[in-house]
Amino acid sequence: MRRLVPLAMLLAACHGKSGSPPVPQAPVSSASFTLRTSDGREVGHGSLQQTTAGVLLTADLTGMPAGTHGIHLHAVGQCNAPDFASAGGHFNPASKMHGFRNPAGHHAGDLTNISVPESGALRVELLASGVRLGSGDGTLLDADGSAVVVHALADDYQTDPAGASGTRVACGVVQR
Ligand SMILES: [Cu+2]
Repeated sequence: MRRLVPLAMLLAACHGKSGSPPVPQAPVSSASFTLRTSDGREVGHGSLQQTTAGVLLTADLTGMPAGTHGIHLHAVGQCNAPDFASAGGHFNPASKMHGFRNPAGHHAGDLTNISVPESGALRVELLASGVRLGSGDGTLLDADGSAVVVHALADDYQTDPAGASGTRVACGVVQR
């Protein structure tokens, strides 16, 4: 019977009126981005959509260098040419290390590689299960924004901080 006392208190707390006002802002459910190379050439555009499983990234790429490339969500919404260092490191609110194969990983902004054919054109659909749009903790739309960055080389899914994926060849600021 002793256990019932704290349980009763808990139930009473749950049924108490919160009195908190309704959230004034509708949740953001989608965003977009345009990918540009260091010389300003547009090489793709895409969208981010909130789903029940995370954020779905969809993009149409054109004129991209053929081959396998790492692609990630980076922590800052700034794409200053030519090196796009302004986009910061990978989006990583949980302070993990990089890579799906890293025992201490992975970054929330890590994504699987894309393989661009000789034509340079590719439809991309990737799921970022550890991020979200909207407000509050862990959102891509935080104070300093975020960016989609494509690297020159494949991500090895292990090497910190960016999977040995080389220079940043294209960048797009995530825009609501
Ligand atoms: Cu990256």
